[in-house]
Amino acid sequence: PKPNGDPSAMQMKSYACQRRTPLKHHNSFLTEALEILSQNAEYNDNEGRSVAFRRAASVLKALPHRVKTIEDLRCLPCLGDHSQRVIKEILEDGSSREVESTRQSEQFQTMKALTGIFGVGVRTADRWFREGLRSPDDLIRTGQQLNRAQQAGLQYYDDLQKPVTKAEADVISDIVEKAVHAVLPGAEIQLMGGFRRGKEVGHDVDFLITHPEEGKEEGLMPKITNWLEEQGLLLYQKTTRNSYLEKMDGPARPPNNMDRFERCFSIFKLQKSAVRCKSNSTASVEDVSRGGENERPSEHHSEESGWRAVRVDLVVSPYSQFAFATLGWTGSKLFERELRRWAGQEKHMSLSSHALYDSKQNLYLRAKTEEEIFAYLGLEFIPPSERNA
Ligand code: DGT
Ligand code: MG
Repeated sequence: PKPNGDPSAMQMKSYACQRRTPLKHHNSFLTEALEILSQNAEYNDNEGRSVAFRRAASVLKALPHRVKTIEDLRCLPCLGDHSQRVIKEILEDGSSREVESTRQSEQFQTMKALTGIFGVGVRTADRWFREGLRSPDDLIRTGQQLNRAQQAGLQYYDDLQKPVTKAEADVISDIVEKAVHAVLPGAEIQLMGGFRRGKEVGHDVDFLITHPEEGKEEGLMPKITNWLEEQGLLLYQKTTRNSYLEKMDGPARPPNNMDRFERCFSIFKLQKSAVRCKSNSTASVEDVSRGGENERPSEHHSEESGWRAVRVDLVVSPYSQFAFATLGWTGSKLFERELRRWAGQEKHMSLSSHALYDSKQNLYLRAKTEEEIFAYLGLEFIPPSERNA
């Protein structure tokens, strides 16, 4: 029974993974505000608060209409007092004082600028802020000690601030495919992250790579990066084990082949001519890898050169884990988080990008497709384009 007695009222489910969230929705004037507060809470190391605002925003993204009055919020889950106050103020006054003063604050702007540097997390940015640094230029000016990732982050700062377009992602897909097939024929490559959810731009391009013959994918990442490096296509790369798993995934012991699950954080050198060619017909990788030997060691300005820097993440997964990896790397981040929360709290299961563990039956549940995983979890299948929670 609906609390307002209106049988036609849509019932909003409380976990984001139970809902369809399209990319374009009707309430960005509210969700952008709530996401500022979420972001700010993250900058202040308050994860609980950050997630609360993000969940509130996400509920509004799933609404089939624009919120016009505070009554429209009745019966909606995940809207705490604070979020409701902010929404009410925006509905009545057009903006929220708290949101606007946060947006303008020196701390928020500095944290945004500094965490916007590839390789810089909240902790480091906060330390620099407290030391009086305010911008990427301040880091250079004061000669801060930087690791290799951060150096690359500064060097390509302007490029990496610019959104990556779908056309650029498609050209990079062709390059990655060519690289992977050169070193391992038969391997499969899938575009992940925001682009798989239908976004037209992104902050990076994410790929998942596997091979139908289990074990063939072992040792694949260094071969791919060597090939790319030989072609002069990489400006930066670092391959790591996936530490995300250990941090985020509760009690399930990952399968013992988890240490084969590698991730490469990289920065690609993308020829602009290749993107233009691609929009006309198809670019060959020869077009793509040529040129640009004379970049300067300091900051790169892509207006003056024929190429730009693009962040690319590569992940290699064993075939047996591919469905879990696919689900885990499609996002959105909140959708992923809610899937894991649903699994744990509602199903006594533990979901990761590697496996699904059933604590009641004490066993790992095998899956070949995302659909099977949703079914194990007792959830209606949500296609990638509606996981924009
Ligand atoms: P973007 O790139 O800003 O347009 O948006 P997304 O959604 O592509 O976000 P991104 O690239 O940070 O991450 C892609 C998805 O992969 C994200 O939705 C959740 C997942 N993901 C990110 N980092 C990790 C990780 O370290 N481990 C696992 N298992 N998944 C991750
Ligand atoms: Mg991405």
